[in-house]
Order: sequence, then C-alpha cells, then structure tokens
Amino acid sequence: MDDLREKYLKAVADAADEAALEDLRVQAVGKKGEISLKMRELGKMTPEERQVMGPKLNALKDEVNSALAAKKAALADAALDERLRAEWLDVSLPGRPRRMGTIHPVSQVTEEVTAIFADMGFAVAEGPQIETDWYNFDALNIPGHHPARAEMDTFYTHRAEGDNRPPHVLRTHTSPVQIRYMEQHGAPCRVIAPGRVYRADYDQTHTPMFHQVEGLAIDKDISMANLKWVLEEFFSAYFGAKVRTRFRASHFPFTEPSAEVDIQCSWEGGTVKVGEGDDWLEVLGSGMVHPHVLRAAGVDPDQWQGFAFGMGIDRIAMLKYGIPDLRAFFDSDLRWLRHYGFAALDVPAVHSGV
Ligand code: 2NL
Repeated sequence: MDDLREKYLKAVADAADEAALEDLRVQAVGKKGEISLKMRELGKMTPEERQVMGPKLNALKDEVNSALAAKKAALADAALDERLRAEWLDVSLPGRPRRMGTIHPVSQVTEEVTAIFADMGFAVAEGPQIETDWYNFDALNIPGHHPARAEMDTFYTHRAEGDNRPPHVLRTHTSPVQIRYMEQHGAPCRVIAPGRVYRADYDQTHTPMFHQVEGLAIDKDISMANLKWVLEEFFSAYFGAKVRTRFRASHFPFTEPSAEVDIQCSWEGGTVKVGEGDDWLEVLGSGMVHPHVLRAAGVDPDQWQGFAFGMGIDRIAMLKYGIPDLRAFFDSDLRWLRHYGFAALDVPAVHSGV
C-alpha cells in the first residue's frame, strides 16, 4: 500500500502535462487500474481482512484522485502564467506611420469659389450628371441643329433599338442644374452650380471630363453692371488682389447680349500673373439670360431678368496655383497629388488669404 501511494504520488508530482496526468489516472484508478484491481480483490478476502483493507484502499484512491486534481489545477495555472508572460502587447508603442492623403486642387478651388459666392448671397445647387437632352439643350435655347449638339462634342447614352425614351447625355455644362433650380424655386434667385461636365474632346488643354461653375442671378432689375461688379468682386477675392475685367461682345444661344470676360494679367518669363500688367486672359463666358431660357424654366421674362456666367474650375485652379498641365489633374499620380494637394485643414474662407 505504501509503495503504491509513494509510486503514484511521485508520478503525479512529476507529470509534465495533462496528457501524462490522464495516463496516470487510467493506470491507477481507471477501470483496470492498479488500485481498482486491488479493490476488486477485496471480495476474495476474509471479512476481517476486508475491514482493514477496504478503508485503506478507499483512502488511497481518494488521495490519488485529489493529487491528480490538484496537479491538474497547478498545470493549468502554470499554463496561464506562461501565456500572460509571453502574450503581451505594449499599448503605448507609437502606431505605424501612414501617409495622409491630400485635398485635390479641384476640390480646394471649388470650396474657395463656393465660399466667395456664398458670401455674396448665392445658394449652391447640384444636379444629375446624366441629363435629358431637354435640360441640357432645348431649355437652353440650343436647337436641334446647333453645332454644340453634334455627336463629336456630346456623349450620348446607348439606346437599344425600340427604346423610345428621350435621349440622355452626359451634361456638357452645369446650366441644367440652374434650369432645375429656377423650376423649383422660381424668381428672384441667386445660385451657383459647380460640378463635373463632359465633352468628347481630348488634347493638351481639354479632357473629356472637367469641372465648371456656373452662376445665375434673377430679379426685377438685374443688369450687366451687376454682373461686372459680381465678377470683379469674385476674381479679386479669389486671386487676393484687385483684378480688373474686360468684357468683349460674344454669342451664346442662352444669353442675349453675351460677353466673354478677360481678366488683367502680366506675362513674365513664361509665367502668367493675374491682377497686374497690361495683358488679358479669357476666363469666362456670360450674359443676360435669354427670354426663351427663362420661359423654359417657368420664369416670366416680362417680369424678370438676370445674368448668368460659366467658367472652368480646372483652368482657374491652374492659374492661381501655377499648375502647368491640365491632363495631370486626372492621372491620380500620388507624387503629383502630394505636390499640388492641400492639407485637410487649409479650409478656405473669404478672408483667410488662401
Ligand atoms: C463658357 C460659357 C456660359 C452661361 C454659361 C447660363 C445658364 C443659364 C442661363 C443662361 Cl441657366 N446662361 N450659363 C451663360 C453664358 C456663358 O458659359 O464659355 N463657359 C466656360
């Protein structure tokens, strides 16, 4: 008995893991274990022998079982301690550096332009980039035979044979946004419409997608004089110096009279500077909204009149920030974006001097 006790208590104490403990349990107190077999022999003993041996064997079995349980708990504690020692994190370590993105010049300039016109009381409107040909052309007094409608300039959506829905186009200007705005809000109104526009044109100075901002002011007595003041105010705020403008007679189907607007600039060493010098740079088209256009948008041209203008955002971004190549705008080259991009906190404000 003492040999058995000593043998199993030592073996349990020396067991390296749970599997070894389980082997020992089977070997000692399992169905065919050494202690279990001894207990079975109790039947063959005399009652006197049994009275002595029975309790001793039971006590031994209990002792071995407790030793097994205690060792099992000790092994689990040791395993947990080992994990706690090995599996730790230093939560105070600095994070892995990740380069931050930048604000695209087009986004930056759109925000700048919006802030300046908002300060002059213009609302900002957006609309669909896929338009019906009515909103993109007819409502703007551009008849079916006008060259601006020719397939070469306009992207038309595909129509399966037998599909009789009206033709849709990728908008070629943001004027349809202003038509929708007049339909919804009526006159008087003041609104600008910045956004993407599309024309089938691709060379040094044209990309098939570009950005435009149009403006519209309708009231009882709006004139070209108001237009000139608003534009000079805008360009001066945008370029950060007094900018003079020059109006040249022009023609658009949607305005009458129409004017192309140049801004004052200088050419020195191949670089253009706005707001000084004796040269002129064309940046904008404008005019008094054609009566046909007002009527198409549900505004009575006998009661209301107003001005409208349109300019390229990409173009005025290049002018202000000295960006030489238009096509690089849309290449998504990370080196270009880091060079010409803006920090997220360079928030434009009318008097921030940005
Ligand atoms: C240009 C010419 C222009 C307009 C856009 C306009 C909008 C409505 C009614 C009348 Cl809703 N006109 N927009 C007017 C004149 C010129 O853009 O050369 N843009 C770069």
